[in-house]
Amino acid sequence: HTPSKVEIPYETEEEYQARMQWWKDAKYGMFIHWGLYSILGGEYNGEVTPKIAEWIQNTLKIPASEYKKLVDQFNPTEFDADEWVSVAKEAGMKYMVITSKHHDGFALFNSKVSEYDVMSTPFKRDIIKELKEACDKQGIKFGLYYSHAIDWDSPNAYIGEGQLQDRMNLVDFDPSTMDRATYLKEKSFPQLREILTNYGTIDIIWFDMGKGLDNEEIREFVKITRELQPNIIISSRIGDEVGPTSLNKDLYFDFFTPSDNYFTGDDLAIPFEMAGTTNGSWGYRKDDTEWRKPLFMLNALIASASRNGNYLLNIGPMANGLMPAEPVKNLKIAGAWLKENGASVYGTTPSPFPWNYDWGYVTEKPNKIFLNVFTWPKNNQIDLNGLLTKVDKIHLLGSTKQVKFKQEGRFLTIDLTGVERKEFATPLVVEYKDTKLKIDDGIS
Ligand code: H79
Repeated sequence: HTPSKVEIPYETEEEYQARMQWWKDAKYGMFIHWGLYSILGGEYNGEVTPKIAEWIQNTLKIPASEYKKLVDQFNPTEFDADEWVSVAKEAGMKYMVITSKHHDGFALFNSKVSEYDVMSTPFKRDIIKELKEACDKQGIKFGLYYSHAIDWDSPNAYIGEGQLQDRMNLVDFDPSTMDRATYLKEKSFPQLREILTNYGTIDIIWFDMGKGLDNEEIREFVKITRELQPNIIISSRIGDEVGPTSLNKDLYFDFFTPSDNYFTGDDLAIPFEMAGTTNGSWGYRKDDTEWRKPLFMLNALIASASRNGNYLLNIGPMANGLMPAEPVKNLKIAGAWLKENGASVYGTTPSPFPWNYDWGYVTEKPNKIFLNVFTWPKNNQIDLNGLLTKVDKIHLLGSTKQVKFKQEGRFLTIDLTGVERKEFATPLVVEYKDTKLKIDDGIS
């Protein structure tokens, strides 16, 4: 392949694995979309956007000069960083990723590079700084989303094929003068340096929508990122949304992000993260009443964990600084389940078994697997085929009471008659002496 002018620090497979360990153990994070669009809540001048609320400027073709006036209205007097972080904690989440700048171009942090930032609002408080401090205090890892390629406030920024007309409606400019390199040089690279310099350790950088950037530009983002935060974890959307087939030795990202709200069942060489919404939008929508239930959250989380994936679940706080009540309630209900049963999720790895049994999902730790039963089998029985490991005992997580089973040759039959069912999911622990479970490769 073509040699690159931008040198990225080299690391071994072991170094990569060590850097990723906390993230792989964590499984569950809180995504936060918050910005000027939160003031509109999906509605502008009486018109309701049919699409995701943080895209309202683009979808309703609000001129940048009009949209920018929202700066004068951004005053979330109820905002309390400790409170948000404690919601994440109570939900059982181990990390947080917040929009430091979304596609609209507005920075939630104190930026010297652009005046289009939180310090120009009546609020004048650095939200990123306050959240980082609260996360440190409460032991939650801290990541930043940064829209590095799209910026509706910068006439030079890339906007993607087919969106040129939208851009022309949004800002006054001549497309022939558009120059992405200038945007990158004047805003994106320097703001990236700001967020990776001014807040101590940043654990994750969540680049989004890097489609269209060329390889040298992507490598420049990686170079800046790795130089300033050597242990940071980088999302795959730094470039094209590359799937497993385009993975190569020259990895510039650390985990793969499938399409928004999509889980991936593919076999991946690197871990993935399912980024999803609690409703129909990332940014707050005042008309949205369809909130995901605790069962959905736990199902997505454990399905992901059983397939080498994390779950980054979004909440869109309101303009006053409070999170909408219903998703918070649902997150906490799921969190109560995790408090009791989290051993079957955190720190686990995928097992060699198929991930999509009709009763639920398998996760693994040394000397044991967890069978997370979401759908109780009608015949009260679970069959696992292909075991080459002798099972010692099976019990409910958190209980020493034995569950009956039979192991004959490679067939394990578990009898669930009379076994107590938990709300949402019942984790069974299958214990054995081998460190890693051995199975017949031929199983289906
Ligand atoms: O930050 C959230 C989204 O705003 C962002 N990624 C997540 C994490 C995102 N950026 N781009 N996209 C998602 C995909 C873009 C989809 C589009 Fe459309 C289809 C853009 C225009 C048509 C849907 C409809 C979004 C706006 C209108």
